[in-house]
Formats: sequence, structure tokens, C-alpha cells
Amino acid sequence: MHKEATLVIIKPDGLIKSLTGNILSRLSEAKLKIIAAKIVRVTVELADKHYNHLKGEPFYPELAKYITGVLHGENRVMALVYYGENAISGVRNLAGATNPEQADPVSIRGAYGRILTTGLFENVIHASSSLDESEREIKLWFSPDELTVDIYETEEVILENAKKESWK
Ligand code: DAT
Ligand code: MG
Repeated sequence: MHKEATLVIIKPDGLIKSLTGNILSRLSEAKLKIIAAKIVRVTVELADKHYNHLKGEPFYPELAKYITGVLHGENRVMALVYYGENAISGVRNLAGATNPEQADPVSIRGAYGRILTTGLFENVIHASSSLDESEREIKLWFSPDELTVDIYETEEVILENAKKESWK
């Protein structure tokens, strides 16, 4: 038994096309547990960190505009952590190939993705592709108290003069 966690992001096109429900239904076929979920405003800083390995690619400027919502006028994405046996490959299989034209038409990207005239793959969801990547990404997108299963080690930090937004 080997349980893994993987990060899924429903990208701005998924939200704007009202595909959230369809995508979550498709992902439920993997028989995994959702252990965290939230709607996130994606900043340029978060986009840069998330896609740091792609910053040298010619399509990176378009990709940054895509994930931060500039392309769709929609800066929300939905971020989820799925947990269970072979979660990484299970979700990647349901997601389909990176290039939506090459993706199995039955997969999420095959069904809902498209290639923009700029050449960017607008492929509806992100899914972590390895254990190292999923750990790095989950720690980037979520704080320990947002995960309902303790999957990674944590430490207590004492903050002094820390500013925090609270309800008025
Ligand atoms: P994946 O999202 O399947 O893990 P990736 O990490 O290599 O693929 O790339 C991140 C995103 O960047 C991908 O979902 C869509 C876009 N992208 C990747 N390669 C591309 C290419 N050759 N042309 C256009 N967009 C690309
Ligand atoms: Mg990737």
C-alpha cells in the first residue's frame, strides 16, 4: 500500500466554462480522497514559483497570462489535494496528455482542452507529475492547517509583529 498526495488545479478556463462539476466528477473515478480544496487568486509570484521549471520556455509568457487569469479575465482557480494509492498517475491518466490535441478524447484535457492561436496548450487542469513535484507544489499552494491529513512534517514557528487580516 503506497499512498500519495497530488495537486490538482482547475485552471481559469475550467472555471469560466463552468466545467468544475464535470471535472470533479471525472476525477472521482480515481477513487481518491480530497483532503484539501480552495479557490485561489493566482498572483504573478505564485505563477512563477509554480512553473519555475518552465521559465525559459518560449511559451512561458503566455502560460503566465493563462494561469494568472489574464487570458480569460478570471483570476480564480480551484486548487485541490487528492490523496490515495497511486494518486499521481491516477489523476494524470484521467487528465490526459499535456497537448490537448494528442490527449485521449475521453480524458479531461482531450474533452475540454484546446490549442490557442499563440500555440499555448489551454488544457483545463494541472496535475502533479511526480512525488517530488507534488510535495513541492502542495507546500507552495497550501499551508499545513489547510490539509486534513498530515502528509508532510511540520514545525512550529513563533512570529513576532506578524500582520494578519481578520474580519472587522
Ligand atoms: P503538464 O501540465 O502536463 O505537467 P508541463 O508541466 O510540461 O505539462 O507544462 C505546463 C503547462 O504549460 C501545460 O499544462 C501547458 C503548457 N505547455 C507545456 N508545453 C507546452 C508547449 N510545448 N506548447 C504550449 N504550451 C505548453
Ligand atoms: Mg507539469
